[in-house]
Amino acid sequence: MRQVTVTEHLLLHQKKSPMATGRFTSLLTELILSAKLISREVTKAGLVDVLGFTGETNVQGEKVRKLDEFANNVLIHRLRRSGVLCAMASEENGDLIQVSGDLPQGDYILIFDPLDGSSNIDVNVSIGTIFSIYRRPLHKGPGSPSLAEVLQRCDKQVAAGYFIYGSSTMMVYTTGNGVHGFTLDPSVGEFLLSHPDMKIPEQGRIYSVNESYWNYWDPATKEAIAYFKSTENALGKPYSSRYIGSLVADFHRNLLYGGIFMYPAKRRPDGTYAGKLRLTCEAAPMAFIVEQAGGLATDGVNRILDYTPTELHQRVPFFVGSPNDVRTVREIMLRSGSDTVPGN
Ligand code: FDP
Repeated sequence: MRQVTVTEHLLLHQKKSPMATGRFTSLLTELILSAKLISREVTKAGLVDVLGFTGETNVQGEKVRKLDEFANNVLIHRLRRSGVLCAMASEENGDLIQVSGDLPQGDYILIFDPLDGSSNIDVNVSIGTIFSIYRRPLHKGPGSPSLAEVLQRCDKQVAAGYFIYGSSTMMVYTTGNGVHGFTLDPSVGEFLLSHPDMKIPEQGRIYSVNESYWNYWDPATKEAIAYFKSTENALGKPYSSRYIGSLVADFHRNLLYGGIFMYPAKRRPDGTYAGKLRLTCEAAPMAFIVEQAGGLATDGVNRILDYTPTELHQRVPFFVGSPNDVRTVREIMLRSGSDTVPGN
């Protein structure tokens, strides 16, 4: 069988995808090279002194591990010089990362989570890099884009994807024409098409949630989770429970096997509810991918791609996966009047 690389695949599909210009190909090429460098570092993490904490705390108040920092630096360093971006935002940086000064600028905006699932880094469990790409809105004048130009409605994404560093390294991405998966062949150093036109099963068999938060959920959320464990659900028997604790890995498994990943809002000490996952660098890109694969993504009720972020590190409740399962959660949330969902 003829092997197709990501770049060949992009070029072959350029005609179908108006935004897949040569500049966009350069952007993906830089992302791919960065991911290969991160993948190499992840696989030798047990061998060299890259494990453990750096001693720093990031903008989310979490301790920064050395591999997170490495991944973040690689992406910023390579992409900043790509000549096709005007701004970047990383989960690890509080503010926008401007591409200014003497570096060439383009009109793409890249938002990324350099190493998602960081609590799994030291224990050899799959982790990933998530990316989301927008175009700078037209006629906004010269210079670096403002935060308002970056915080676009999530359905304005022109591409999104992730790299998963697992038993093999894979890239899964969409430009709005289906979802395609490529596996890194280490012997040639190329991502080769292995999963063309991925589709998530209509009906899932797996539910993924950190159930230890049960006491922090509101009654509607508890009812939704109980549905998946009951014998009176769409399957007539309990779903299987699988939770890795790495969004990319949990999402990827459910995309292939069918299922729902949930990170509901938790009650905070002040009595209000909030999600954990970040809208711009986690929920929005996964929502774009899953919809392109025939699935759904909501905050329990509202479509994630209808959100317009109000801040860079905004968090949302997140329900993503097989359409039947996400729809069922929505019905339960609406019927039971969940007060964890914004605007519900
Ligand atoms: P992590 O904190 O290990 O980086 O958003 C980050 C994330 O992992 C997701 O990858 C994962 O799905 C989730 O948080 C896990 O959170 P819990 O430990 O609260 O379940």
